[in-house]
Parts: sequence; C-alpha cells; structure tokens
Amino acid sequence: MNINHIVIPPDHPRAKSLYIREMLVSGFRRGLVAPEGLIAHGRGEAYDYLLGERTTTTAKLAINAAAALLLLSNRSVISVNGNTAALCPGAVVELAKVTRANIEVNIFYRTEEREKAIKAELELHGAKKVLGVGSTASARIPELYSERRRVDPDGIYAADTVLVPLEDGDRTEALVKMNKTVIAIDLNPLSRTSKAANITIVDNIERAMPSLIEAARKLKGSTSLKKITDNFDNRKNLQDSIKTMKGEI
Ligand code: PTJ
Repeated sequence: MNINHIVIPPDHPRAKSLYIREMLVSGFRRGLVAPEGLIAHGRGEAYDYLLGERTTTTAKLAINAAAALLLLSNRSVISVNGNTAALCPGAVVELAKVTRANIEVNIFYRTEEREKAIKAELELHGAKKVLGVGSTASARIPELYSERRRVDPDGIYAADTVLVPLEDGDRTEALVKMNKTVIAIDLNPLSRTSKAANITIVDNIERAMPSLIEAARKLKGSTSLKKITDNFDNRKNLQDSIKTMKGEI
C-alpha cells in the first residue's frame, strides 16, 4: 500500500498503529470496508492500546489452540468481512492453504458491490475459490436476522469450524447453536462474540493472522492437536486478557 511517509514518518512512536489505520482508510476508499468498519476499528484500537499493542502470552495460547483446531477440522471456513479484507487478505489466503480451509465472504452491511470487491481482493492475493458471493450464498443460518445469515451451502453452512475475525455477536451465537466450533479474533475480551466463541484470540487481526499461520505450520502433523484443544479454556483465557489490560499480569 502507498503510505504517505510525510504524513506518517517511519520513526513516529505510533507509526505502526497509524499505518494500520491507513490500510483501513485505503480499504474504505477501494470499496472493501463499510463506513461502520472504520468506527469498529477505532473501538479495536482502544483495546489494543490497553494490551500494549503486542501479542500477549495469553493470545499466543489461544493462537496455538486455534491452529490445532483448524488442523483437526474436516471442513473449516475462514469468514471474511470488509475490515479483514483490508488488513490481511494475503494472510487469509495463506492460512486457508496451510490448514486446507475454505474462504467465504460474509458481511454484515451487505452490498453486492462490496462482496465482489472483497472477492476480487482475495483473488488478487492468490485465492482460487471464494465462497458466499451473490446467489451462491443460498443457505440460511437459522435464528439470525442480519444479512450475515446468508451463507454458502458448501461453505459456512456445512462447516465444522468457522474462523470469524471482527464479528458481531449474533452470528457467533447462532453458529454455536448449529454445533459448529467457532474461533474468534476480537480485541474486545468483553464482547458477546468473545464469550460465545470456543476459542477467542484477543489480539489485533493484523498480528494474529501471521502468528496463526506460523503456529499451523509448526503443528502440522503433530500428534498432540487434540490435547492442545482439550486443554484450552476460553473463559480463563478471556479473564487473563482482561487482567493483562488492567495491568494485573
Ligand atoms: O464488513 P462488514 O459489513 O461485515 O462490517 C464489519 C464490522 C466490523 C463493521 C462489523 O462486523 C461490526 O459492526 O462489528 P462490531 O460489532 O463493531 O465488532 C467488531 C469487533 O472487532 C469489536 O469488538 C472490535 O473491538 C474488534 N476489532 C476492531 N478492529 C480489530 C478488532 N479485533 C481484532 N483486530 C482488529 N484490527
């Protein structure tokens, strides 16, 4: 991405955070991000500030468990919204390759133009197949009334595990009711999504996705995958994230 180094000098103490902002703004201008996505990012930034803008030991545990779960799954899907497409399209494609997951576009503020723009961005980064766009999203998640309910019958609808970055809580709850295992990436450890998911990675998606790819590469072929997921306690992990933000650990 073309970042204006006159506006954001590389030695600015908050350069990284400001670059990530620019990626969102660029994504908005290119039709990937909903205007509401910029507001959602601001909320995320506030939590990231409290975390110290780093991947904590607590988040690393969740990342490891998420990687193990993705490798154990038979039909996993990475759900992609506007913010995810703007921040880490290449990492989505790479993680899908490493864990043999499908990629599906699923957006809250649904428009056909944005669905297509997100699909094109993923394809530009090497995705061969992108589900959930247009009429292919013909299945419905029961008891969900937002536009997120429309899913691909061969994708999220049939999935055993769904990775949902930057989510609104309703769909996570609905997916769990459908007996799917849900992995969330959410900087807010207090959100309904974080609480409803089976594994929540409290980290910035921009840092979490490359770590998830690395963990999946390391764990591929390991005989301890089930043990890693069985030993993971999401409630405790969320409480530890809150303690980190409060400076208690
Ligand atoms: O592209 P769409 O139409 O699907 O819309 C996407 C947004 C994000 C606008 C939509 O899903 C939404 O309204 O989400 P919420 O309910 O605002 O929740 C977003 C959550 O993601 C909040 O808990 C934020 O703290 C968190 N968040 C924001 N930025 C990041 C993040 N978590 C991880 N990494 C981030 N960079």
